[in-house]
Amino acid sequence: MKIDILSLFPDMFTGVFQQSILKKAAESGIVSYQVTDFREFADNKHKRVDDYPYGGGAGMVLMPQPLFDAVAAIKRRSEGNPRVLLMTPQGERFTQKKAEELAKEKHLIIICGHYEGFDERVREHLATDELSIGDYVLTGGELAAMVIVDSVVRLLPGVLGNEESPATDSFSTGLLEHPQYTRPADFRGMKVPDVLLSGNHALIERWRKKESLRRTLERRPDLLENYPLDETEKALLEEIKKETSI
Ligand code: 6GU
Repeated sequence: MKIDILSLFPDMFTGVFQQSILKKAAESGIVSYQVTDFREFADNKHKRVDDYPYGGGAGMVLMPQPLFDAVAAIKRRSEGNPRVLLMTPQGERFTQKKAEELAKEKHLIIICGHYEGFDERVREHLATDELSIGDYVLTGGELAAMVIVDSVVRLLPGVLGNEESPATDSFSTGLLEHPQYTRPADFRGMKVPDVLLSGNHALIERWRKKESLRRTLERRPDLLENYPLDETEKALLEEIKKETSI
């Protein structure tokens, strides 16, 4: 996958792409990142990228020209038809499902804005998707773009080892993950549940599924509303509800 990022603050990305799994993914050729300062594309002498809003009011608006020309330049060197993601708090809420959808693409262009926002023609005629990472306001789209890149790249085949398979992640399964423990079995009096030390794999699986359901019920009951419970899961959930009503 190729990922192009358009930002007025390209240096923000260097640390993130040069560490850990995002770095390894690039080194192994699974992904390549290119961050472009779209100010370079401004066709005015002073390299201005923003201007006052028509009709007046506070704040500045990003002009369409630098962004349209930057995206056109990237598309000219693209082999496919890249998705153009606009980072905006007004966008569709980014979810694991969206990450899975984007992970199928060959080429993504991610536009990060600043100031009061984008000229509406960027939204209407340049972006294919408008994305927000949650209901809070950031100073710019860069941090949101990093979140999206991280969640998409880790889904690309070969990026994670088998041990850390994304298939069992919270949200991929539709439930939150069960609690995890490692050695020691007794840490300063805080003990690992006996069942995990029992060696009985059927019992362990049952415990994990139950705790996964319990966590989801306690912390994210909204996720359970859309989760297709099988008969075993229904029975476990009944057990949990009986336990908690005592
Ligand atoms: Cl994508 N951009 C900004 N500026 N703020 C946000 C956001 C994006 N997602 C959540 N808050």
